[in-house]
Amino acid sequence: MLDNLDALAQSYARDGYVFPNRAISAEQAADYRARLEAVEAAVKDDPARRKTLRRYANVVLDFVDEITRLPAITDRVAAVLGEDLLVLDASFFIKEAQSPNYVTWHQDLHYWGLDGEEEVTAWLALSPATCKSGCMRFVPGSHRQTVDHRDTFDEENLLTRGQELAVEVDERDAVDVELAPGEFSLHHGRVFHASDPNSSDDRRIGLAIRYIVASMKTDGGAPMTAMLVRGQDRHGNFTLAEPPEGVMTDRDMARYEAIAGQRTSAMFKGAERS
Ligand SMILES: O=C(O)CCC(=O)C(=O)O
Repeated sequence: MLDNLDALAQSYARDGYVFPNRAISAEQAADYRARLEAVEAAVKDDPARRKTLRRYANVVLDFVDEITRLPAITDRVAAVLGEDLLVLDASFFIKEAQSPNYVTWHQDLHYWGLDGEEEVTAWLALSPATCKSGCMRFVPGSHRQTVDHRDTFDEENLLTRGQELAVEVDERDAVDVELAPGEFSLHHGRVFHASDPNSSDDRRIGLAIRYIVASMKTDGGAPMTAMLVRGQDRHGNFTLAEPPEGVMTDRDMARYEAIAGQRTSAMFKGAERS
C-alpha cells in the first residue's frame, strides 16, 4: 500500500495503475454493500431502475455520491490529476456468484467522447475481488499506447459494446488486481484491462468511479454532464450535475435520463448496433 502520494503518482505514471489502496474499513464496505443490496431488492421488478442503479449510481444514490467524495479516494486521485475533480459517472460492475459474465481486454477512453487522457478510474471492492471471483487484470505500461477496438456485443460481456482490443494480449504480462472489501485500485483510461467470470460462491461487487480533470473537454459531440466532487470548476466545459437528494427519487431519475442520453450517444458513436 503506497501512502506516500508522490511515490503513488510515480508508480501510476510508470505502470498505468496502482493498487491496493484503502478507502474504507471492511465493516464500512459491508455497510455500503448492504445499502446497495437493499436498493436492489426494492427495485428488482423495475428493469429501468435496476439498470440506472448500476450505470449512473452516483447520480441517483446519495450513498454512492458520498463514496465518490471520500478523501481517502480523492486524495490519491488528486495526486495524479490535481485538485479540481469531476466525476463523469460511477458504475457498479457486479458479477453474480458462479456467473459467466466477463470483461474483454479494452481501454476505457476509446468510446467515451473525451478529447484528453487525464482520467483516472477508482475501482472500489465491496466484496472480495479475487482471481476466483473474476478480479480485474492489468497490463503494466500499456497506457502509453492507443489501439483499435472491435465490437462483439456478446451478451455475457459487461461492457456496453462488448468491445475488445484489436490486438492480442499476452496473458503472461497481466497482473491480477486482487482487492479486499474496502480497498480500491486506480487505473489510467488507456491501460489494457479485462476480467474473467466469477467462479466463487459470493457476488463480486465493484464500484468504478471515473474521475476527470475539470479542464477536460468533450471531443465535439453533445455536451456532457459531470459531478464536481473536489476543488473548483474554472472551465465550464461540462454541465454540472446536482448531487442526488436520496435514493432514486423521481427528481434524480428524471435528471439521470438526460445524462444517460448524452453519454449513450457518445458511447455508441459509429456502432452497428445500439
Ligand atoms: O469490473 C470489471 O471487471 C471491469 C471494470 C472495468 O473495465 C473498468 O472499471 O474500467
